Amino acid sequence: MRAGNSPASAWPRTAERDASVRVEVRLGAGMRRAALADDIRHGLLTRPRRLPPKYFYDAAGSALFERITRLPEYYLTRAERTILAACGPSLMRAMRPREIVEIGAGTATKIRPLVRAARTVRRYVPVDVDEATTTEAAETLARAFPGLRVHGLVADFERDLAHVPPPRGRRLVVFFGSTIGNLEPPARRRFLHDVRRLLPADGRLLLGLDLMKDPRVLHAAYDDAAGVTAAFNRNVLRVINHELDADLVPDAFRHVARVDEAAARVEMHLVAERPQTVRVDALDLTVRFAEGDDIWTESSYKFTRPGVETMLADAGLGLERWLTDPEGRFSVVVAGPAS
Ligand code: AVJ
Repeated sequence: MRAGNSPASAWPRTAERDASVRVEVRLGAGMRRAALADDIRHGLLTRPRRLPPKYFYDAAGSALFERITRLPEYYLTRAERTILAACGPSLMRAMRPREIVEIGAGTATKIRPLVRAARTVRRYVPVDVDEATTTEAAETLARAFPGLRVHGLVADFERDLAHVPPPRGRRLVVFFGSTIGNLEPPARRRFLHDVRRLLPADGRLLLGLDLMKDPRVLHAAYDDAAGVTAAFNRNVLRVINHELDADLVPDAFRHVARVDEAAARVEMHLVAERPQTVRVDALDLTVRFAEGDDIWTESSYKFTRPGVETMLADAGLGLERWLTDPEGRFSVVVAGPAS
């Protein structure tokens, strides 16, 4: 029977979809807000002032990041896509995963060609902090791939990876976009140990990493001519205003990107353009800024092959494939449990 558009034929398809999609919430709105309140209080009181980059991504911040990925200076997304387009399908056919766990899945667009190429994937487990995005992505994937079970997990990947369901066959964990570069080295080490625990002996990790390169290229990628990255950076102040009833003035802060070659990272900062007093009502907190006072809003670590091998080995993982784009800007690595 052909699928028609009448309500009568739509009904069983809906039931089918309900049976194949499940979204488990481990990070409710209340918990997220409590964690955010703690993080922001600590971040504004500590020196240097620091805000965790995960709070960039409300709806406006996610839209700004989407625009960043299309900027001429921001090569990361295009370079990763080039690698996955060239090597993804053959990797998948060689790996034959039964299930894919995607950390930081977002709208789950990068995974679709890989699921299609593999032909073996029976379950997809997207993990993301945003419930609406995860539910929507889960339903879209289930609709696109009949027979695919989707078990969404709304969770913070730095805290909740133990809630990923046990594997039901050969598992592939994917983490794209060099998001791992936002973790400071100790947090990165903990994270990779948690990922290692998700992998059975035949499991594999597919990890996207931005590589160390000419500091001018790095700087431009984080301080684009159109000012989109500046708007993205300032957006974290709007998030604090909305979530914690604060009165930060985003335009009173200058966007600064800085490359620290020795630390192998690009930093983003917000620098107060003038003295100001800020109220954060939900924290019952008053914060004073002098002109030039700095808030460190993001580190984006850049990697080298030897560094990656060491970091993987530390977590009990071994490097199996090192794939790069033709210009050597970005790498997608395949790793597995070390023998
Ligand atoms: C999403 C973490 C990969 O660090 O390059 C883009 C975020 N920050 N421009 C990155 C970001 C500034 C991005 N990641």
